[in-house]
Amino acid sequence: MSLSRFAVAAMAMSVSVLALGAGAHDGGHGKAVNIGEAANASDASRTINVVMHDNYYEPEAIDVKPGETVRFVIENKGSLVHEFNIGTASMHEAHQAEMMMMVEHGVIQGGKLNKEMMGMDHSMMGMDMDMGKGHSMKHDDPNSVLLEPGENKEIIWKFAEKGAIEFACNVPGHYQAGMYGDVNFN
Ligand SMILES: [Cu+2]
Repeated sequence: MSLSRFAVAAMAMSVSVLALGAGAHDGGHGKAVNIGEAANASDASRTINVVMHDNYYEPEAIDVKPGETVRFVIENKGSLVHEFNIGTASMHEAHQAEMMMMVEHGVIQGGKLNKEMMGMDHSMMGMDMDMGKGHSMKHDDPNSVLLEPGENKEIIWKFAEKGAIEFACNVPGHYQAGMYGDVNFN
């Protein structure tokens, strides 16, 4: 391959990687929604307490202002493992497939998490599936917490502009049972 042909091939590759990245957060359907970003506790204007039950949230919906930074304190009062995840419906759908694999591999076991397994790189576990978009069994995305019964954790989240965003639990079957709620921008 001549040098110039190599350069063209390399450029084509980097372009396709960029295109993949752009579509990653809306599942490839339509326009990407900006869900916001992790922020510092000192930037939070208020705290919202979220309690997770089997299989619903309290409160059932959340009101925020565009651009607001909120400190979420999430507590699992259910008897099962539950997740609090901020994203679009298509992001949740994609994450449900990953959570299904976490169940199939014994990382999520009803009311328990195999934290030893969550700390491992999934490539070391002999898995040949594509966890996709940089996710792994670690479940360490900044927009999500996964809690055992009795656990609590915080997420400090800066919301972007208005967008169709939900908080949801993507443990298999929970979203389908109604464990999600709207983020309303007012
Ligand atoms: Cu759940």
